Amino acid sequence: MTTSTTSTSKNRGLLILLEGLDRAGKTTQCQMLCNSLNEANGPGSCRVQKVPDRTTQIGQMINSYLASKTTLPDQSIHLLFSANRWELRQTILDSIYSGQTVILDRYVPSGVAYSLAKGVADMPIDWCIAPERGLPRPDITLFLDIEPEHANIQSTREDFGQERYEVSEFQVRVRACFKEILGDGEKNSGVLDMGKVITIDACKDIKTVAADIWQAVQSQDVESSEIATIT
Ligand code: NYM
Ligand code: MG
Repeated sequence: MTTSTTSTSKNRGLLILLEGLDRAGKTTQCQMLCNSLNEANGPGSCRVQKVPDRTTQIGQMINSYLASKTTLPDQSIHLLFSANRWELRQTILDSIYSGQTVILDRYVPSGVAYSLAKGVADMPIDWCIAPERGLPRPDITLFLDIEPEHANIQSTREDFGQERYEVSEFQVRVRACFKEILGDGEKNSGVLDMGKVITIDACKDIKTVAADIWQAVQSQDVESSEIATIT
């Protein structure tokens, strides 16, 4: 392990994103990566930010919607998810510029993919991306790819299926949308410019996936002292 992964030569932290379907193992892997980085670079040098952040007022509206306690037009919930990211923007930037690495558990690609998968006629991809423009762009995006059927078999989560979107047929469409917007591993090959995107085979066992993620993060070179923005 080297110490090069939590701060650049310009002394800022990294913004690392883990994306994927429900039950791809994102939350576990975010925690494992964070623990490894904190071990390598010192306690507190890294933190995980869950997106959506359900603790804010907007986050609570999102939570009620996901729990089917409220109904909202597809456009409204889409914009609430985006507004929730805008609420987080300043604290993310503050962390990064103070030298702390932030690992995001979901972010803009989830926002676009889940809305796009609904197939709403007046919500084309440009419309879905528009409110995200100007948000900080991760230095590296790791897409934890899993077959939705595999997620069913592997999962030990008994709470799956309780929330909106947690339905296999919908997850199949979300996966196709993720691939359309992120591309298939090549830089900028997707519709959404997320910078460097690496697909990780998340069907492997937890430790192997963690090792693959660690290797991908190690090979990440930050080119700029300024964090990029989503365009
Ligand atoms: N989700 C998540 C969206 O539909 N749009 C978004 O912008 C984000 C960040 O909410 N099924 C969906 C994906 C999940 C759900 O995420 C909540 P999680 O990681 O299960 O708390
Ligand atoms: Mg979920």
